[in-house]
Amino acid sequence: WPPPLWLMRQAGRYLPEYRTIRAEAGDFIALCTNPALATEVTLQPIRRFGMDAAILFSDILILPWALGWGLRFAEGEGPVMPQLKTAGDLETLDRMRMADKVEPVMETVRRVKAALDPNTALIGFAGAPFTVACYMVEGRGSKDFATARGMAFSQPELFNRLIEELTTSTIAYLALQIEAGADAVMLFDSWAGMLSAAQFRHHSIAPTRTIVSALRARFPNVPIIGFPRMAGLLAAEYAAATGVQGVGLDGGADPLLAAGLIPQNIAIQGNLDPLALVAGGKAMAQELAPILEAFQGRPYIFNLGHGIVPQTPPDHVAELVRLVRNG
Ligand code: 1CP
Repeated sequence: WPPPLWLMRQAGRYLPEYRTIRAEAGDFIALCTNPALATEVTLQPIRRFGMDAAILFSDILILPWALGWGLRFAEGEGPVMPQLKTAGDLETLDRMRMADKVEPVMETVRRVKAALDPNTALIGFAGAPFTVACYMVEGRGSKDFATARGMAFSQPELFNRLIEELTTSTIAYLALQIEAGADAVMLFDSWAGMLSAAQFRHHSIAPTRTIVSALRARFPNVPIIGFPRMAGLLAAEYAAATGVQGVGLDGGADPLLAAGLIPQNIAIQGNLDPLALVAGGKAMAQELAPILEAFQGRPYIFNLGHGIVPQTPPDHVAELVRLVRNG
């Protein structure tokens, strides 16, 4: 104690130095696949705030993009891609070319690793299969991903095959990141919380367990953090059943309850509401105290419950780092 600290989306639009590089790169995918610029934005928050870990600057949708699934980031409306509708669409995914297409991302991993102080960890990541499938079936972001969740019920064979395909590709993609120098990896299952308990076990826990066991066999010392966002009570089952070394909690999880339910040997990561960080001051300090108290005395990594939002004042991030470290 104090716990190690990093923040989801710690690189991003709330930083003026990020906006400068983003404008220089033009397109978001161009930024993710430009090792010099992606290395720079990965390091920006570390220089400014000294977090204990850097997270690779990339996106969960870079994997489907590397599998040949069309993707563009439309100005002001987020990711847009074709909608996966048939078994024929699945057949177009090109696993053989994936490694070549993500080579610039691996070069970023190598450069960041070489630039970081040895005491600062580098976290690689991927989207969990269900969350990536949500975007591929829906074709864009959504409030409820009704098309994707609907397909899981109405065309289970097709949806299962998509999840299997993404599970295999995610293992390969994360293995490349680890070989390039990632010290730990994180699986973002941002939309898993929308699933029923049975579907959550099938589409979130089971593929995550497959990914974790494959990576553990090859890289026994690389910790894996799973983030089943908004999983509620199922976060504890996810933590125990997937084999992850750490579990991320969203802002809605009660710290005390979670500390009681999640096995003591699994690290908890979280879970300050990013809007408390926007507010800063007393509101932030009040929200922070019970989180730190609940997780003291167990493996714990401080983080937010979800990503930093663009309107966050950078001064509040500095204040948060100070509060977590010095009380
Ligand atoms: O114009 C821009 O600057 C693009 C904004 C942006 C950024 C900064 C996007 C588009 N992605 C990212 C980076 C990013 N995405 C990181 C980098 C490392 C860091 O945390 O600092 C990471 C880990 C992600 C992961 C990600 N992308 C998730 C999982 C986490 C979460 O937020 O739940 C998801 C769901 C995405 C999809 C995505 N990419 C970008 C946007 C705007 C979205 C959300 C789309 C939507 O559903 O509306």
